[in-house]
Amino acid sequence: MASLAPPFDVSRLASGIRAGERNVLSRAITLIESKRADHRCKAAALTQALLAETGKAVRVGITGAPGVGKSMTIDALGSMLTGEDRKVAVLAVDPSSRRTGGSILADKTRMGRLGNNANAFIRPSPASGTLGGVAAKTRETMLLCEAAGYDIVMVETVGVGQSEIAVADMTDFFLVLMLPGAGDELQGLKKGVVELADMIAVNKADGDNVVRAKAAAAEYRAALHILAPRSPNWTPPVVTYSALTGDGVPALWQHVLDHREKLTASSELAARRGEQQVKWMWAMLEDRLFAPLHSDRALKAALPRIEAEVAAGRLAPASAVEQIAGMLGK
Ligand SMILES: Nc1nc2c(ncn2[C@@H]2O[C@H](COP(=O)(O)OP(=O)(O)O)[C@@H](O)[C@H]2O)c(=O)[nH]1
Ligand SMILES: [Mg+2]
Repeated sequence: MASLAPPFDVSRLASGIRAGERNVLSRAITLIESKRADHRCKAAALTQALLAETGKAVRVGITGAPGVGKSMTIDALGSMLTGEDRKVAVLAVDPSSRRTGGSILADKTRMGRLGNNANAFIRPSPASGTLGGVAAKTRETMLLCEAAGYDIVMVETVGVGQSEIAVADMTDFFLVLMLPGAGDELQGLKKGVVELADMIAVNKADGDNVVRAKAAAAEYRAALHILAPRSPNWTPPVVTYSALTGDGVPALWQHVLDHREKLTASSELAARRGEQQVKWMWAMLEDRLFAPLHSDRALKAALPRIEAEVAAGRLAPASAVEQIAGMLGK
């Protein structure tokens, strides 16, 4: 669309976002996602300009094995919340995604109700890149959504792997979804992911599955019992619900609100967000400092030789670092 094409005017973008204009929000996210150096400067100026208007949303991360019902759950929760006059933004972290690929389109169809809702804003994951890069863009997008007046931001993990931790690191509440009929293994999820859970919710507790869902929930309750809790102020509940019928969806959300109340009262929420901000700063700085390793042609050409010499014992690691650092400094 020609009218939405660059150049980007930071102050106009900022005022459009403050006014809640969706097309401006979309355009600003395009700026955020751009890899161009001049765009990166403008994007930083934009998030800085909007900083005072950010931070107000309830940030919820949602993870679980493919097919567990993340998208359908977001549709059910989002429809309920927009029905209460809340504004809901839905973002995703998927380092493997391609804009034209299937996962996002399939997701949109699972969010049929929310997709057509004027109070909902759904943005697919930034196109593929490093997990750190994709997560950073999603974080900045979240800030823009908050400035645009979205009260609730839900971030879905689409890819499997490290994206769960990245999403837990950018949200206030980390929701881990499970299927009925568990078995003793935690359905392929890494123990580290379950340790981050603020709640485990067993989906598809409908029809013949209700009993199996309850049994799975009991197992997860026992499993959680032996893990060290993430927070001194919160014991992660284990619930069953159905995104399909809506049974248990209001109760599920009530836990999110209870968690918020407890962590706000104890100042843990502010502390958690503060730590996340600092972590984010270091992650971005690391990306920035390492960028020449990928973009500097001379350096890129020299690295395999340096590595081979280190491996063969002809070059001391310390000398190699001196060489690389010298090239980086240029
Ligand atoms: N019976 C039942 N099926 C569900 C429920 N939630 C999702 N599904 C189905 O499970 C499949 C995967 O759902 P989806 O939301 O795309 O999962 P995602 O990959 O985790 O995002 C779809 O075919 C849904 O229709 C539920 O509560 N009950
Ligand atoms: Mg999905």
